[in-house]
Amino acid sequence: MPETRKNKADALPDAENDEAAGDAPATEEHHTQIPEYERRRLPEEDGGPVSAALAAESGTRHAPGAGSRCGFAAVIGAPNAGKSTLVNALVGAKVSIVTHKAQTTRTRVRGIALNGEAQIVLVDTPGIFAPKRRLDRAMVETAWTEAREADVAVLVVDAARGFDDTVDPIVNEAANLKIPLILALNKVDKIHKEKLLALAGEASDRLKLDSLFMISALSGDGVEDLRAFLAARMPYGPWLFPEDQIADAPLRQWAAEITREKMFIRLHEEIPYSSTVETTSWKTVRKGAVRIEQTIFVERESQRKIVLGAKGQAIKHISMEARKEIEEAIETPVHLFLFVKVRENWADDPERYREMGLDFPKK
Ligand SMILES: Nc1nc2c(ncn2[C@@H]2O[C@H](COP(=O)(O)OP(=O)(O)OP(=O)(O)O)[C@@H](O)[C@H]2O)c(=O)[nH]1
Ligand SMILES: [Mg+2]
Repeated sequence: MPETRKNKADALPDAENDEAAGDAPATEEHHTQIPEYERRRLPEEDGGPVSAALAAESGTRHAPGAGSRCGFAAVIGAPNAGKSTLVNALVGAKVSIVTHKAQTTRTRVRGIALNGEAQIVLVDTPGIFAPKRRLDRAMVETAWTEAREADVAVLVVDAARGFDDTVDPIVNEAANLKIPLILALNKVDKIHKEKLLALAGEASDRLKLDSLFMISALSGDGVEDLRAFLAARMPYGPWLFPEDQIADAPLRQWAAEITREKMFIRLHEEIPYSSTVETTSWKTVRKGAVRIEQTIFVERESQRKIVLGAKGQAIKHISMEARKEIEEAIETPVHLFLFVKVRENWADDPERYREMGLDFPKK
């Protein structure tokens, strides 16, 4: 499990030249200190794990009996295949961010689904593609490492794209995995049945599959069957996580991902790929509200300007969208402050990889 990060705000350089945007309170509040007496009685200041807060969305969950099962199912595939959508559908809550753009997921994201006596730890992974940058290599390496270490692997293929040259190399490499391989032909809502059946035939010829599912992660079609199948594939053993836990990342990391999702959706071209988001502070303030500070790192001043937008419109929009979603999930009023910093080499800085939960590739 990734460590719960403690308050890192003090470790950050001065925010003097950096813009702050919060859609609720005035930015001066950034400098307001929480009185010491109030600090002491604060509970955990990092938001804690993503647990009961989001679990409320995820329907009925049952405690295990004597025949309990627990294991890891790695969800792998090309970028944009629908892996994160599928993990969220299997868990029954949004544990991993989703956008229409490729390479949204950057690190492994674990979501926990229950099915009868089985606890299935779903490991969402970054899409696999031919890496160019250091960050790409870290992402792709993470995906394969998670697949090798899991009990089963679910290969998600966008059925509308079929086995094109983005999927081919993954199929070839997946054949070397020493664990049961399940193929999920996803986005069946987008293609005709005949094409789907032809694809299923091709897949069975090319891969030694444990099973094949035709699903729509978006509509939920076939997802329950897949969950039940995965449950039966989990080894016998005690559950690794409490019953109400649906993810293993700290809430502050999840909240940074939500902001990154809003950036991916709002900003175009290279900006989403040239930026990263970190939560630097998470504090309970007056009347139980939560004050969250996040830093968006970009590589160039010109990018910082785009993230801010004319009259700060872009960052205001991102901040508002993220705040709304975080608020809804944790059912607590949120004051969100975003700071945009230029760090030319953030994608070569080991500290950023640590924050993302990625291993730092040597080159
Ligand atoms: N029509 C349709 N769209 C889907 C389905 N599943 C996912 N999508 C869409 O496909 C896009 C990519 O979904 P993601 O879940 O982010 O894909 P991913 O595989 O996690 O992508 P990366 O994290 O970039 O590797 C989003 O716009 C989803 O809404 C589906 O079953 N049907
Ligand atoms: Mg994803």
